[in-house]
Amino acid sequence: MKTLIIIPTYNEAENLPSLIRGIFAYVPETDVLVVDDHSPDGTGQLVEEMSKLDGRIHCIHRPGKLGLGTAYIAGFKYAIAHKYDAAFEMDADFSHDPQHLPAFLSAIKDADLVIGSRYIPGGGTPNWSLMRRLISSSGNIFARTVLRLPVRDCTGGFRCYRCQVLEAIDLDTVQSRGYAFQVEMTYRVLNKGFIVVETPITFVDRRLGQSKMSRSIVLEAFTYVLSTRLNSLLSGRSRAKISYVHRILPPPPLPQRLEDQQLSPSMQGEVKPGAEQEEPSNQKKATFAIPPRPTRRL
Ligand SMILES: Nc1nc2c(ncn2[C@@H]2O[C@H](COP(=O)(O)OP(=O)(O)OP(=O)(O)O)[C@@H](O)[C@H]2O)c(=O)[nH]1
Ligand SMILES: [Mg+2]
Repeated sequence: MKTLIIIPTYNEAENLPSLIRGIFAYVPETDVLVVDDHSPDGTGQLVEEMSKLDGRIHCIHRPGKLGLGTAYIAGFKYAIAHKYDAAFEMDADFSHDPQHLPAFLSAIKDADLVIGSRYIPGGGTPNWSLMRRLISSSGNIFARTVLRLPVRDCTGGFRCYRCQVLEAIDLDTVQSRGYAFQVEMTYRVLNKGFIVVETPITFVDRRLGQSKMSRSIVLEAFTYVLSTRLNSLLSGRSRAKISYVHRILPPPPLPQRLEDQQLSPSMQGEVKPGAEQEEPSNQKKATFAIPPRPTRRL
């Protein structure tokens, strides 16, 4: 299966090299597409340099911060245009652990969308504060109840879609940008009758860099859920007519955890984020070593 991992980035130069190294250590047969929004910390230039050293790394550069949802839409269109079979959504900040990737690849063989779920047995958010847990889980319960969705984690952004699913959805009409984007995509995929499965993931706080979360993103999700439900009531669409195809997978065996120093340094490079720009004082030199591509794809 030809697979693309889409990573939207805004100021992730500190995280990206080690994340990509981690991805290729666990799933060397995949490609990576970074969708960068002209990050002031030079993430875009960093990816350019990395792509010159490894043909599996690709990049889309956008002129300014245009939001997570549109970054994914751009990535999905790239995946369709380049004839990938499956496309991942993945954050750059290590909240989405590359160790889970093999389980997604195995699950997508019998599914149309695999969602990494924090709210099924084996999943979790171990280092979150009580307050953050409350906000996230109540947001999920709200979306699930109002939209009558079977999915336990409909705001989760660690996912793998079959590209046929993405082709079946009119991507140009997807409106949401933040957490609502994940809810909207889940709703659309289920309503088209595709098979959605959840696999447990452990979601940890970002390692480095700053959050781009804002109050408006939460408000957008709230408004999307209410307006979608209202529209479905007004259009007379009843739950009885919909039979969603959804499964929850048991915790899979995880591959052995590889620490940074265990990743094989078959390919070395040293890149300075934002080399051609005036560098902010907190910029660090990023080094990376990327495991090799296997001789043949899955
Ligand atoms: N291209 C692009 N990427 C973005 C944008 N906003 C956020 N991102 C990226 O989307 C991913 C998720 O953003 P985060 O800031 O981690 O959001 P979050 O996970 O809800 O918040 P934290 O818990 O604080 O990490 C990261 O890889 C960001 O760099 C954007 O406007 N454009
Ligand atoms: Mg994050």
